[in-house]
Parts: sequence; C-alpha cells; structure tokens
Amino acid sequence: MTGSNRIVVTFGTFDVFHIGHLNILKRARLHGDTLIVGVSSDRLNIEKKDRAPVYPETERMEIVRQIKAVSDVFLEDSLELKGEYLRQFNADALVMGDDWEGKFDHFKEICDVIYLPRTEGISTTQTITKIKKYD
Ligand code: C2G
Repeated sequence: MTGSNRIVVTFGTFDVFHIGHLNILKRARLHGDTLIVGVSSDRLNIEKKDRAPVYPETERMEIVRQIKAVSDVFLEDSLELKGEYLRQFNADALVMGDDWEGKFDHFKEICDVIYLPRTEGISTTQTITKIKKYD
C-alpha cells in the first residue's frame, strides 16, 4: 500500500514575517502532508495595494521556504491564476485565513477550501506603524 500524500496549498504576501504568518503555516500543514506556499510577487502587491512590500519577493520566499512546516514555495504573480496553481500542484486543499472567508468557495470544485481564524492582535501594517513610533 502506498502512503497518502495530501497536498495543501496556501497563498500570502508574508511581508515583515510575524507570528500570525507562522501560526497559519503551522496550522495549514496540519491539514495535509505537504504544504506548498504561493508568495505574492512584488509586482502583484504594487498592482493591488499600490505599494511594494517592505521585503522583496526573493527574501519573503526564502524566509517562508525555511519554515519547518513548509515543503516548497512558488511566486504568485496573478490573483486570477489561483485555480491554475491549485491544479498545477495537485492540491487536495486550499487553506486561507478567515479574512478571505467565502472568497474562494468556487475552488471547491478543485479541492477542499478551508478558512482558518487569523491570529488576533498582529498584522504587518500594525507592526510597521509600531516601528515608525520608535523614531
Ligand atoms: N494571517 C493570519 N493572522 C494574522 C495575519 C495574517 O492568520 N494576524 C494570515 C492571512 O489570513 C493569510 C496569511 O497569513 O492567510 C498571509 O497573510 P498576508 O501576508 O497578509 O497575505 P495576503 O496579503 O492576505 O495574501 O492570494 C492572496 C495574496 O497572496 C495576498
């Protein structure tokens, strides 16, 4: 008998990496055996959020790649390609934080879609604001 290899995919920017990011990656991994993370590109952030991330995509990818729960990373260069990415990686589950609740339900035809509660009290934006006050 061959062992199962349930593949979980998640997406995110993971800028100014913090405990909320670590928590979701650890919890996403518990939903399968392999965790593949799509890290959003600098170009995608500039297009969607009108600003570049603090850390460039190469560094954000390397930080996420080295997290124990993570098996592999790839660059997410288009929000519209999520379905293609899920098929390409043979995803059994898509895991996202519940700030995205309901937004990806249409992918249920490809794989399980699971939303996990966000870690309270921390975000990249809050952290940047806090650091600015140290000036
Ligand atoms: N997250 C969390 N708790 C926090 C902050 C973030 O659980 N306190 C989760 C988010 O819900 C998300 C992941 O960490 O699932 C990455 O968060 P962001 O870096 O903010 O990514 P985002 O900009 O939401 O993703 O296709 C989606 C894009 O890649 C953008």
